[in-house]
Amino acid sequence: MIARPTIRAFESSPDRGRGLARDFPVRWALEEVGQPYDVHLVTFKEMKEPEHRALQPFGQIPTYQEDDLSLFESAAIILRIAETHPGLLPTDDNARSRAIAWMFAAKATVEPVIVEREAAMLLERDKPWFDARMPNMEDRVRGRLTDLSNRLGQADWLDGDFSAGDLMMIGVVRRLSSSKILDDYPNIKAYIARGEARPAFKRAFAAQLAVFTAASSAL
Ligand code: GTB
Repeated sequence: MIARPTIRAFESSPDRGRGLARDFPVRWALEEVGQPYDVHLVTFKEMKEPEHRALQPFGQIPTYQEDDLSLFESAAIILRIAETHPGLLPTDDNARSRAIAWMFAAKATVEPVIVEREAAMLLERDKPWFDARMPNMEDRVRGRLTDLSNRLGQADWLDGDFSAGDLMMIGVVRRLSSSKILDDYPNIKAYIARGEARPAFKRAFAAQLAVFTAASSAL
């Protein structure tokens, strides 16, 4: 156990409590390893002020503070949590490196195509190029999902036991849960469901939902 960390998260998340903002996988990792933590909520305005930018240069959430260590980037934070507690990375050196490779794959290979499609749907729907661009973006998402699905096969997790690699990959692919794309990838749907059934996921989900509910009822 390390000094009780503090994370920063949205005071009122635009995801409306669906656990899609990037503080969520950090909360999930903390719950998986049984590390209690505090949450400092920030408004959009506060996120752009110098005090917050000193912790997160890009004016975003999440941040992580533990004693005199201050971190940003959700993947770096999850790696820190996984490296300082048992449970999220294998003890075998090679298996540990492979789990870290899956963390990178989630963020660098799978997440970008999903975020690109989401951003277009959110910001470009009324643009003249939207209808022409969308099939390409969908194809890129499907390409990654097909490869992920082929690798996962009928296994429970990507490489042996559940690891920080699975936590991050599930955190990324569940962003597609509200679209029909996942219907074509039943093993990925089942993989997400296995992640969401974990008690630590449920605790993290309830915690972020409580923040959103409190912010909504204060309006
Ligand atoms: N690479 C960074 C990390 O992984 O930590 C990215 C952090 C990031 O994108 N943070 C977002 C943020 O602070 C919140 S999570 N944005 C404010 C800004 O950039 O000004 C992204 C997010 C937002 C909303 C939804 N949603 O509504 O569903 C989902 C995800």
